[in-house]
Amino acid sequence: MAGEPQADCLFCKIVSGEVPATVVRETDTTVAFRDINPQAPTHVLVIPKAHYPDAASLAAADPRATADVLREAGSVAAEEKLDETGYRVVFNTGSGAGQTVFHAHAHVLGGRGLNWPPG
Ligand code: DGP
Repeated sequence: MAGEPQADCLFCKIVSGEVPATVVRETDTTVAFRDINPQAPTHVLVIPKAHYPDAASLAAADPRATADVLREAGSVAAEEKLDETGYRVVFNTGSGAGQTVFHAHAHVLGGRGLNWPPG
């Protein structure tokens, strides 16, 4: 069923605690944890606890959880003191755009200059 945990999903296993992660924030609907391969001094992933393969399917099915993910991204940025220098929130969508884990997630990146357009 849509949103249910998937046995073969890495991020569902982080939600359940089966796979450890450095969690920085947690709410009823979201978990935020440090990326294992950081691309910036701050690189945190914010995920919905419910399983959807990407941000678009999350938004279509659960607008509230989508808003929760975005609010939590802002809270991470504030806690990491990124809101003065600026930061980026990225949803890679599809393998051609670099998505490797097919459980919706926002990357929160900051702590260094960020080029535009991204690569
Ligand atoms: P993406 O490429 O947009 O699907 O981002 C997936 C991110 O997940 C990537 O930046 C690396 C991160 N990642 C992959 N495996 C793990 C893990 O086991 N733990 C943590 N904390 N992050 C992971």
